[in-house]
Order: sequence, then structure tokens, then C-alpha cells
Amino acid sequence: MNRLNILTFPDPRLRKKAAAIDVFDQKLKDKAADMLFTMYEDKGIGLAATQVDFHHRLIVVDVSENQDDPLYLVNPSFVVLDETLDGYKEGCLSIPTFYEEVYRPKKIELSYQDLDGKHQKLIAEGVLSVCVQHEIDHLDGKLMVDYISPLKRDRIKEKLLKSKHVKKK
Ligand code: GNR
Ligand code: NI
Repeated sequence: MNRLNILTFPDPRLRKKAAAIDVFDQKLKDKAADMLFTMYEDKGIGLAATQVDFHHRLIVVDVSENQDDPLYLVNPSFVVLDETLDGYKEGCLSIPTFYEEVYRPKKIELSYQDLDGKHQKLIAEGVLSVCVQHEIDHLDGKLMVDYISPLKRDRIKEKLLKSKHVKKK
């Protein structure tokens, strides 16, 4: 298993739109395993392929208490079942040390494929719903700071550019 490098805001590669996956081979499973390993190492509850510079529609999530119940989502999409907006103080491994309140629909029905290409559905609420919506945003090049004011977003950008978290080229 390999630890993957996580891109940090404002890296332009975080703005790329990920492509659909249509080959379900061992390479895909290896990438998913590397992503899960990286996510656990960094104490995250979700990780989108975009964050590790792999621009294909793959997400790993684990919202379980003991981080022993991973979910692999390929080509995920959702419909909103309860459009009530719930606020949640979100963090992002690509925006280290910043936490911002984001409002998202409360309940969704998620459709996705598993690592064997089999179609699956899942109803999500609470932190799973929050996390999956946050991850699908990543696949579309969207970040949680896009939901806050441009002024606040620019302040976060400037701070991260000056901080040790951002790898200089
Ligand atoms: O680890 C993470 N925690 C988190 C907390 C609240 C809302 C969303 C998240 S996802 C984040 C990991 C990450 O950056 N995934 O893209
Ligand atoms: Ni994130």
C-alpha cells in the first residue's frame, strides 16, 4: 500500500472535473486501497480521487467510529430526499487547519458502483450525507470554501500559501 500525496488549496488541479470510470480492474482496486490508507493515516472520514491527483470518479468514505467500515464509491450521484439544509462545520484534507460551516440538503439517495462495477443504492443522512456531498463536489472541482464569502476564501488561500502545509514546487 502506498501513501499518496494530497493536493492543497489553491492548487489548480483541485479544480479539474473527474471522468467516469468504465474499467473495473485490479488497478482501480489498488488505487482505492491506497486512497483508504492515505485517508486513515490523515484521520479523514472521506477522500476523493481528485485530492490525490487522480481525475476519475472514485471516492472512499468511512464514517464509522473505529474507522473499520470503508465504503468505496465509483461514479457516485445522488438525488435529494429531504431538501432541508443542515449546517455542519466541515474540514477538508486539502484545506488543512480550516473549518467552515457549510449548509447542504439533509437526506439523499446515493447511486454508485462498487469496485466490481455492480450498481448500488444507499440512503444517507447525518455525517455520511455531509461527507458524500463534500466528496462528490471534489470530483466536480468544487471545494467547501466555495460556499463561504470570497473575502474569507481569499484569506484562507493567502494563509495556506504562506504555511508549511503547501508543498512548494
Ligand atoms: O476528514 C474530513 N472530515 C470532514 C468533516 C466534515 C465534513 C466533511 C469532511 S471530509 C474530510 C476529508 C476530506 O477532505 N475529504 O474530501
Ligand atoms: Ni475535502
